[in-house]
Amino acid sequence: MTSNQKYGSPVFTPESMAQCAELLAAPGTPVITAHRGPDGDAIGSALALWNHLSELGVHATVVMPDHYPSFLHWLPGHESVLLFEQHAEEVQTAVDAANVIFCLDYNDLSRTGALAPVLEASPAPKIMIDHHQHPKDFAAITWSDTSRCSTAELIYGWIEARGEAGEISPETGSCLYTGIMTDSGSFRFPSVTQGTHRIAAHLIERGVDHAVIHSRVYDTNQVDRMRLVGYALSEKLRVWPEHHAALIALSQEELKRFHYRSGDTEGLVNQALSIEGVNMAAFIHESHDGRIKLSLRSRGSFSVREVAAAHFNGGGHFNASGGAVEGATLDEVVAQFEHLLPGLAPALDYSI
Ligand SMILES: [Mn+2]
Repeated sequence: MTSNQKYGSPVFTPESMAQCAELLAAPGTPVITAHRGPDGDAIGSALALWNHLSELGVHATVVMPDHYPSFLHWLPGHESVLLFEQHAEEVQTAVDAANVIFCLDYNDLSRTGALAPVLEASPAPKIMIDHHQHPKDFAAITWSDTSRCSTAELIYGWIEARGEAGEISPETGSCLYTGIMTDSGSFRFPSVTQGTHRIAAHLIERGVDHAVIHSRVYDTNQVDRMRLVGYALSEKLRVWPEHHAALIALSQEELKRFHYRSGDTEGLVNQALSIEGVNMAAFIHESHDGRIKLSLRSRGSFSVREVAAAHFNGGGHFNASGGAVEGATLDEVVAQFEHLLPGLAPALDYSI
């Protein structure tokens, strides 16, 4: 570890940093991109890099495939972001003028959706900074560190490797803190390390107001959503203590009653999973297109990826998966889930 790499990642070798500096010195304007459906880490990483480069006198362009939630619109630099879904022509112009294209928080160009063909067609060298498993080989520089809780933590590492961590502004720091906080479940996931906390501490030293950021991101519930969550928990939550499982199922009619908007049921399945003794939880709902969608969560050593793949046309991660069923009713899919439980119960019978 060199003196200027205190909390950052070993992927930022002096050689790759020199290569990056050379690419940035070429004529043109850097373009910063992230995956479609940008989350706090995607937009936080992009705007952290944008703010930091601006402070160095490098004026980059942030391009997102599509919109991101309004609770992230306070982030410094938000007003300068170009959305491909709304401004395709301006995006093409920016990509044509790019000397480099930063690819943040994604490991495969296809993750940028409709923007992917534009990026693929561009001769500008790509620089990937990401923490997802199995990065594809499309970038001139691939900075992938899957041990990191967030891409924002890697952006901090990149700034640190340039020897500029001591100059991080409150604006850049707020974007970094938002990315780290949202992708780490507010510092609770196993991917959080002592290094993550040291970075957070340093960002607070640099003027970041963590309490304000937390409130701006998380205290944004609408009354309809609160009532929907209340209804789901008091009327619709089913628990099978003998099978260590819980379920919430909602029909279109029920969702409409609470003026459902996308995102309103986010986190419901985790609330079911937070019950003591429950090691697997499901949220099943009737989608507006008639499909029955499932979200599955587990804790510990039980994988819900296989459950989703084997029974619900889905897949995902070990402890978080999903699926969708066509041509069945909500009640039928709920019955199918219930039918599986006795068989899964032995595997779910552990305490953590
Ligand atoms: Mn991320």
